[in-house]
Amino acid sequence: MTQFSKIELNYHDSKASVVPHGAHVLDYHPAGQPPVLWTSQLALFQDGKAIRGGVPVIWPWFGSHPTDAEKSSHGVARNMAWQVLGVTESAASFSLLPASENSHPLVDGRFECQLDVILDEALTVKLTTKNVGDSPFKMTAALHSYFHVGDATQIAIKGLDGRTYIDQLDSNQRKLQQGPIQIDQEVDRIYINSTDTVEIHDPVLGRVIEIQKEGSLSTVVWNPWIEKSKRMADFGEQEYLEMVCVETCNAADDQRTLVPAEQHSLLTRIFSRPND
Ligand code: TA6
Repeated sequence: MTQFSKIELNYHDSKASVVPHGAHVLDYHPAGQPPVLWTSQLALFQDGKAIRGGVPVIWPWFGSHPTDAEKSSHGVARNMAWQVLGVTESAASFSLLPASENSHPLVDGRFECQLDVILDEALTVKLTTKNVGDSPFKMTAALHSYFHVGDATQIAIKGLDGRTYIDQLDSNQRKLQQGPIQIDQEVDRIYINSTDTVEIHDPVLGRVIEIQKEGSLSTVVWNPWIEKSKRMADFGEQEYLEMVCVETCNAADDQRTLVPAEQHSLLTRIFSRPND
């Protein structure tokens, strides 16, 4: 098995697949539904590179590195080959490091980092970090899910009404969400103090994608729209219309500090149902 060998998961007539590279969930296809996750036609499958789509594992920093701008955006985990811990018909588990190791040159501290993928009536992705060092371990993280939609300009993203968000496109101003989120321009927002389940209402595909979460107080909503799409080599110019990211995070104010021996799990549970 190589780091890009697909591990296929099955549960009744639902399917999903994940690769050891980045412990990256590539797709999720519930029974009788169009694919729920989206991957770019231009996605790269190269050692050391992130795959554009599916569920990238962002760890142990979200966005730019907190102190070293030279370090790559969104951490190290999504670019690395993970170890396969176990695979069953409907689940797979991965470890970022071999059992004999607990450190990485770009990460401060000693840690264990595991990703579990479980397929049943939904798709659950759980990222667990354990501090195995003797000093506090600080991290931000995200399960950076890319969702497939029929037309991004026609969806309504519900569940965050009344929440405060950090607008990453307007000097990180803190603003109040009023009503459903609609996509008619680039959107890049970190919603804070939210344990909410988010729903993507998609009239074109006639369904609602529900994103539940545990261990997270922040949710990112992102669509690159036209100009940012053109600046990404692994993103087709028109692909912004068929996707939206709703990311289950520990980001911004939701940074986590683990004391020695403490562990934390960030979990997203994705479920798709026909339109209400
Ligand atoms: O989660 C939203 C975001 O931080 C956006 O600002 C955009 O940069 C996106 O992640 C993708 O980042 P990437 O490093 O994968 O190109």
